[in-house]
Amino acid sequence: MKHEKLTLRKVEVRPVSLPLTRPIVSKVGEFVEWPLILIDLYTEEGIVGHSYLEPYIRKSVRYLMPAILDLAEMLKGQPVAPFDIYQKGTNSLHLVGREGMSMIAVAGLDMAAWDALAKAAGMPLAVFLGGTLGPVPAYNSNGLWLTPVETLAEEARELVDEGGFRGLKLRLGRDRVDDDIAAIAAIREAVGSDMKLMCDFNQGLTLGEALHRCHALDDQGLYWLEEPIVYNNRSGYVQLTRELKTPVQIGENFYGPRALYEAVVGGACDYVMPDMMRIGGVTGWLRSAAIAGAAGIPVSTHLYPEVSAHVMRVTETAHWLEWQNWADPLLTEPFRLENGSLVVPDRPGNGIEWNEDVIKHHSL
Ligand code: SMN
Ligand code: MG
Repeated sequence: MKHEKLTLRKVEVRPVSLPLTRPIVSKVGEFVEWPLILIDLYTEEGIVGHSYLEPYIRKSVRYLMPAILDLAEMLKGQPVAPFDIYQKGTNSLHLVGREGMSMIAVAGLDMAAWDALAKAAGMPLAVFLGGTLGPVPAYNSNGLWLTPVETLAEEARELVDEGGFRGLKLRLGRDRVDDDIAAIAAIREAVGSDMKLMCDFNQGLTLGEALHRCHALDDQGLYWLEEPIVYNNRSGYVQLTRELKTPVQIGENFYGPRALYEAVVGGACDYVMPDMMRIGGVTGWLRSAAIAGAAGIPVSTHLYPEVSAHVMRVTETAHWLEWQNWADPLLTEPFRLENGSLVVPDRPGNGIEWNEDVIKHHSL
């Protein structure tokens, strides 16, 4: 091996924001732009690890960047060892507590550290982790927001054609249940009954509303019902999971593996879909995937398709990758789709390399 050991030299963070082709209209908010924090982890040996974080809104960028840099300062001169970085980061008083922004900062550095290590070994991350290259089944999550029902059929057809997809995510939780049912019918009519329809409420309902709404939709053949209620209402999720025939999906708001563990052992869901930024990067993912695998719970991803694709290749109960290509313009080589699957590229690291011209144009 070329480098037995890498040492952290410095970390740089750059804020950018890209316009969204299809603006987000959801119960968590309406967004026309997508801010990202680009992270470059420099090593004494010359290898640079890349990652990005997606904090949803511009203002969060201002709070997160100093947290990442403070943590990096503490780790300067130390080995690029993600498990140690994760441990030191989550234990550090440089960050307050272990969830929220603290975990997000750790996750950003963790993903960049794993990229640097895999690059040093000359292997794609999936291979460095002990897996193989190959396709990862994906569904298209780029659209079907809470937009007028009349627009959904055409959009659904476009979304399928973006990559030969066999699954689409739509957002539910309109004021009237009949409008949710009309949205489902319009999409089914457009893309056929074999298409899997993943449905996301983005925590928009109270438990009472969710009981009513999800029971009303339980015979619609939906593939999963995602986050009907606020993410941390554990007992509410236990009740919904027990009562509904349609699988209940949660996980994008798990902060660290313990949150996944508690949801899984508590029976608060049928499926899980951790988010790289909140679960604690690759390290948090590996620990979580082991728990879900042992419990026999299918694991899907949330955002971050590039790094997520690598870890899905070593996830025992890998289920679906959420495909959103919102970071594509920033990459020199966006990941390819083939028959509805994302293809893990055969190049060292996580496959993220920056297109500096685009970054310059969209820097915040
Ligand atoms: C989501 C992701 C990003 C922005 C808004 C909503 C959603 C999902 O929760 O699961 O894709
Ligand atoms: Mg969601």
